[in-house]
Amino acid sequence: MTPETNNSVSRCYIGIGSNLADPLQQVNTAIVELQQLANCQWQGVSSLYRSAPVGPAGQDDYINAVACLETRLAPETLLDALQQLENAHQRERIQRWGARTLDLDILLIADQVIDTNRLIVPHPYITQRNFVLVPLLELAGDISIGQHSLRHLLENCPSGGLQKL
Ligand code: A4P
Ligand code: MG
Repeated sequence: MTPETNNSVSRCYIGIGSNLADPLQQVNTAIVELQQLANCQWQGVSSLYRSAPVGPAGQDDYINAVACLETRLAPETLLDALQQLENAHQRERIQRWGARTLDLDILLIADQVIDTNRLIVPHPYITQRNFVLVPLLELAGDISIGQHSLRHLLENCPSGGLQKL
């Protein structure tokens, strides 16, 4: 064990998104790379979805999916590992919510609540995005976020613009 790893494992859900430079291939490559993350055990991935962009106008549609891992990594070490993968996909941070080759968001880590300068968990927009909640429901139909079941959150989330591939 090091300061970057824990003795216990935590189940975490990672949101995967891309709308630049062959998004389908970016997402499929990211899925393979996530399976190889050190100190993590791959649990599975949802279907892939095409989704209408949320954010600045003029972007292409996104490809989205959610993956599940069991991890021994400390939360910010997991974030480091995910940001390394984003960088390996030539991710450029030009505009908030702007087009990107690869976005890897930590959606949930077990039932932990984290609020630091670098990391907010559960992800702050999780409840407003059907392109996150719908794939998450495939993997974890019976979980709750805060006080609410996933199914309840989905009923109250803006719908539309989502196509299962
Ligand atoms: N950060 C804080 N909490 C987290 C977390 N839980 N997971 C910090 C990952 N990162 C987290 O992120 C900015 C900073 O957020 C990071 O340095 C990290 O320390 P970023 O990826 O550089 O920038 P961003 O993604 O533009 O900002 P943000 O606010 O994370 O945006 P989102 O929520 O990731 O939204 N439309 C569709 N259809 N599909 C999408 O996937 N994605 C976005 C990005 C916008 N519109 C979309 C989609
Ligand atoms: Mg992000």
